[in-house]
Amino acid sequence: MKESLVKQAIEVLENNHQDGGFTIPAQGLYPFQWKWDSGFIAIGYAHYDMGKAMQELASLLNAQWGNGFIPHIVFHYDSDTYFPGPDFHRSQLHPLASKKLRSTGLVQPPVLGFVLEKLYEVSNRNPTVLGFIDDQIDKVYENHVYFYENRDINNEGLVYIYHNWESGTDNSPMWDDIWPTMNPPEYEFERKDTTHVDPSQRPTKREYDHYLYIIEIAKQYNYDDAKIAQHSPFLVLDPLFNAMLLRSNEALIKLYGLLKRGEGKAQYLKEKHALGVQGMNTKLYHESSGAYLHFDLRSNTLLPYISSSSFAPLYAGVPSGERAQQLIQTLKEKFGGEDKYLCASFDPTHEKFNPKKYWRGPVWINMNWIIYQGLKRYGFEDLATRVKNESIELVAKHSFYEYFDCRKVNPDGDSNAYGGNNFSWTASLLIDFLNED
Ligand code: 2M8
Repeated sequence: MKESLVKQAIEVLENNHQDGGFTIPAQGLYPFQWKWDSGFIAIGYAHYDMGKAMQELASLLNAQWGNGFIPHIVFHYDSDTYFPGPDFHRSQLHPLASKKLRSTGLVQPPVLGFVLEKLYEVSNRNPTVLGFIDDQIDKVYENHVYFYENRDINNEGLVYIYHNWESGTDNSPMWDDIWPTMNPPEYEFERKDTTHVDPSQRPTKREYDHYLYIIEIAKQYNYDDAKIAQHSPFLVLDPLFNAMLLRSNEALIKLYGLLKRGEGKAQYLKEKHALGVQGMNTKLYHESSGAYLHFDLRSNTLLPYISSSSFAPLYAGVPSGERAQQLIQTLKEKFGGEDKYLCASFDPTHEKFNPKKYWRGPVWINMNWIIYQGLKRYGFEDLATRVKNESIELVAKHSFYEYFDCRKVNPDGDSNAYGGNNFSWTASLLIDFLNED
């Protein structure tokens, strides 16, 4: 089974690979290069074609702005199968936006630091890969500096996101509390996603109005970070986003050590890192939920929802051993019943849980990969193995879908796999999981 799954996964990646040296997440549905997708995709390539892995990252980093910003989507070319495209986002409004490549003015979780480290590990410490890291690492460092200098408004080592699309967990129920604080117009636009995927598995038209509205505000201020921090109705400290930044800090510090250079840079990251770990443990941890939660900087409160993002800090080594035990309790009690695959993207015991809809409940393979790494880091071997095996089982049973139903028995008796098929990070991370076997 393993060999045939790897073969199929490689086929998915190869079919989604583009001549420009980057890989789209899924044909039709997502026809451009996405930031965190590219990071996860490079991990899959690393196992069988290191050249492609390096090219994937280089093509993304080639779109970096003059201020260190790395965009969430790079529009290498035009496509009429996706909305909103480059003409809506208009990244060129920012004076330091890339002059070579059009993009969005949004970011996505900062995975690149630990992806570089992973490439080196998979290559068995190959000097060519270290040379590639040497060429690219300062760009990733500059990206972290961008975050700390522009998005850490309280100087607490925690950086904000100003849009749900920056979180990667786009229509998670936790944003539902934020939408009523704005009243966007009823925009007229043509959705493309709902022509590729059953609309009931995607966000609603009214949700999209909110998504577009926040970007209209950012554009009004030419994507100026300080103005966005002042005026965006959406401003959140996300535990997943910040955990990825912290884990990537660790990786960059280690890689600068291996390269025997960049002491000043490593020192800067170490200081920010210590602040961030502390900030995460004081501001984002909610004792009675036994989980890390999202902090809404507009209402100055924690959003009271547990999601798969709540467990990402394990991967960055954020919780103490005792707190990690509490997290595991929450994971087991709420997400880990015998009747469920790990790990639902939203608390299955909550009334807002929806097992079929995008980020409102289904299992995502990239989140499982992050949680798996975290469980291993803390020595929860059995649970880690369960996450890995169930990820493999879901893909083996249902193919390389974007998201999966966490219910082992689906009472509706319909498909258990949703969103786009032949989805790149499902394929690439499956290759990585299978290599652990
Ligand atoms: C989804 O997001 C895009 C917008 O960025 C969309 O729905 O159009 C999310 O799942 C996001 O996390 C992911 O990176 C992207 C591409 O796979 O799709």
